[in-house]
Formats: sequence, C-alpha cells, structure tokens
Amino acid sequence: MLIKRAPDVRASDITDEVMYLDRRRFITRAGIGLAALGAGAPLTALGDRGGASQGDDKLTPYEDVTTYNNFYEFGTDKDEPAKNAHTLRTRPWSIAIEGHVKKPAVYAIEDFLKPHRLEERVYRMRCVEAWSMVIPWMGFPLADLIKRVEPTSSAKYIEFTTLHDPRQMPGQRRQVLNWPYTEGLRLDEAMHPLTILVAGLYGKVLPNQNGAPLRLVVPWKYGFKGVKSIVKMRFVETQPRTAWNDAAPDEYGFYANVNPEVDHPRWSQAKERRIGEFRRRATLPFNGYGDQVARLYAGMDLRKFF
Ligand SMILES: Nc1nc2c(c(=O)[nH]1)N[C@H]1C(S)=C(S)[C@@H](COP(=O)(O)O)O[C@H]1N2
Ligand SMILES: [Mo]
Repeated sequence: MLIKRAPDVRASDITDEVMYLDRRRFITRAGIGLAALGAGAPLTALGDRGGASQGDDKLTPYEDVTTYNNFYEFGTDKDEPAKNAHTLRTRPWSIAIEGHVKKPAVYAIEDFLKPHRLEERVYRMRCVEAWSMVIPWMGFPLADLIKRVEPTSSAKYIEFTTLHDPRQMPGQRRQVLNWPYTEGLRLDEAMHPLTILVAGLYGKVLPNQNGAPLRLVVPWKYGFKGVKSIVKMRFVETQPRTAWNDAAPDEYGFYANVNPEVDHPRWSQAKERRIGEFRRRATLPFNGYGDQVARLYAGMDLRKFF
C-alpha cells in the first residue's frame, strides 16, 4: 500500500513519504541485527507489494502495535502480553516441518530463516473484535518456505502450532483455550503471495508480545489466523482443528475471512475502529485485499464457510 502516487499529492502523503524514508534508513541499520539472527540477505524496504491502499491509511504507532495485543498465552487483557511476555525465551528455538512433505525437518530458527530475505510489508490488520491497525511487518512469503520443503500431492492444508510451555507462558496454566494454540490454512491460501511468515516489525526484531521469534500474517483474514511463536508446521490432508474454532465454533470459523456482511453472533462486523482514531470506519470485504484474494473462494458460500 505504500505508496501509490496520485497526481494530486496531499500533505498527508508527504508526511508518509518522510516517515517512509526515515524508516528505510532505520531498516538499513536494523538489518545488521536481523542478519545476525540468521536472515541471510540484507533487508529491503517495501516495494508496492503490500496491497491496495484505502487512501488514508497511516502506520499505527510502534507503541500501540507493541502494547495493544492479543496473545492469550500471556493474559487476556490487551496490555498483558507486553507486560508478561518477557518470560518467553526465543533462543534456542526450533521449528518442526512435518507431515506430507518430501523434506521434513527440525530447524533451528537461525537455519530456518537463513535462506530467506526479510522484506517490509505494510498490511492493514483487522481483529475479529472490530479494531484494526496498519503494521509494517518484516517477513517473507510462506510460499517460499513451502517450495523449500516440497509438499506431496496429499498435502491439502497446513496446521500451525504455537509453543506449549506453561512455565514460559503463564496464560497456559489456565484452560482459557485448548492449548497449544493451533491454526490452519488451505494450501492455496498458504501459497498466496500476500501470506507471510514474520520475524520483525518496524525494521526491528519481532517483540515477544507480537509473536517472536516467528509468526504468521494473513492480511485478508481476522487477526486470530496470525498464529504466534510457531514451533510446528504440519502438512495434512484434511482440514485441521483450530484453537478458536474449538473454543467457539459458532463464533470463529476455519476461514475467518474479513467479511462485513457476516456478523459475529455478538456484534456487527460492518465497521471497525482503527487504533488511534475516534470515528469508526467501514470494514472492507477481505479487509480490502479482495481484488487479490477473492478468487480463492469463488463458488463458496462465505456465510456457511465463515
Ligand atoms: N499463539 C497465539 N497466537 C495469536 C493469538 C493468541 O492468543 N495466541 N491471538 C491472535 C489474535 S486474536 C490476534 S488479533 C493477533 C494479534 O497480533 P498482534 O498482537 O501482533 O497485533 O494474534 C493472533 N495470534
Ligand atoms: Mo483478534
């Protein structure tokens, strides 16, 4: 979404441009840190791969992105993950690739990241709770990882699993969700170029509360699809169970596509509050990425498969 230049450049565009250039300088510096984490190539700033702009999207401040979180492993209040996630140890960390792939493996996070180049993607994010943010993620296409591990023809879905360790994740001492947190994507959703694995934001290493050391980001779906602190990706033949669908199947479906026409049983999904703004704005189908992803669901009844 950064930055579609129209002939009539507005003041807010200029402000964005300055932020963009500053950030690019910062990213170049921060790149040293991420390179040390095992991301082989230097960081690149965003091209225009982040999707269509809503016109007045501004980045949500770093402070809000890192203190207003959902990460139930560290508490159910928005401010709790930032306060509590320091107990998570993200090194050493390993990620298992299992199931229907030619190259199953257990990678140390450094080796997992090494072949991939982290690039910045500015995405609108929309929580099922009807708030939204605009976040500059640092990541790489999940498709690149999928090609690397070579799924077989039996692989139809991927199941993602978060770390399960109540000593590091105090929220797991209570049965708030069916731990460990799991999520799933159909393989074509996982292969879509907008779907990324994320290791940083704002040009910095991902803070624990945002899902360090590695999390998923799928910008056309509600935020809960973005499973954090991933330890396992399993390629499976049938639709995997997901933590939120297990917890409340009437409220959270497997697909979780942002859809202003399908209300949550307890509230409307037609509007959203952008964190930092007062006036609520209309929620767009597929969170505004419909021109790129709607074809994945052609012929499906999105009220039934919500
Ligand atoms: N493991 C795990 N992943 C999770 C969650 C969680 O509670 N546990 N919450 C989800 C929800 S509901 C949202 S909206 C996003 C929030 O990501 P953010 O805090 O980086 O904005 O993380 C998702 N991933
Ligand atoms: Mo969410």
